[in-house]
Amino acid sequence: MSQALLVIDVQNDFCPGGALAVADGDAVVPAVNAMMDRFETVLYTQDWHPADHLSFADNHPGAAPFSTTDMPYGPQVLWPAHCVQGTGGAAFHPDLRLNGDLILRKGFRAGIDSYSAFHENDRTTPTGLAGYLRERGITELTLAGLATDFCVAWSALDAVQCGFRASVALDACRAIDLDGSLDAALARLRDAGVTLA
Ligand code: VGL
Ligand code: ZN
Repeated sequence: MSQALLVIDVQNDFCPGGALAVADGDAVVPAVNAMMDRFETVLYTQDWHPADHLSFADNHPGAAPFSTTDMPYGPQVLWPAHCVQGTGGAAFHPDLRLNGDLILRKGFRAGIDSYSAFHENDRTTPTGLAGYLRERGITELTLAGLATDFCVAWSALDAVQCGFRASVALDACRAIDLDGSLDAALARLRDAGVTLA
């Protein structure tokens, strides 16, 4: 059994002052940094959207940020433009320790969002992470980062679905909490057998 730490989207746009700031989002940085030494393998995700990404409210004339639209693959929240490829907002928080093994970019196809590190939001397009972990002999993941109720939760649920054991380090996560999304996500995580630590 081998364990890895999966650090989700600790990027400037999700921290105070960023385009899609999560309240207290930068508080995860020291918490995540302190966890790294306990893991032989550390992996990161980086939300990485083209400017014409269809998860951005700006790309749906008349749509308000934080409203929901129907995409071919199902409902999709429309976000303020964030984590645009190559911008400072898409960069990792400057204090995040970046000494890990892999940076997995996601959400780079204009027509499809990707909250999860494993599958895009159509629930079928794989990112390749499951295969990477299996080839590395990793069976157990601890997740931390931003945001608890979106990218962390979707990644943890998919991890279990893909046959990995998953634990979410809640102290090292912060939530967007849109219309009760945090409570809903925590309930789904518990039901799926994700450990909440
Ligand atoms: C995220 C909304 C849009 C996240 C990413 O990292 O949780 N949330 N893109
Ligand atoms: Zn995004």
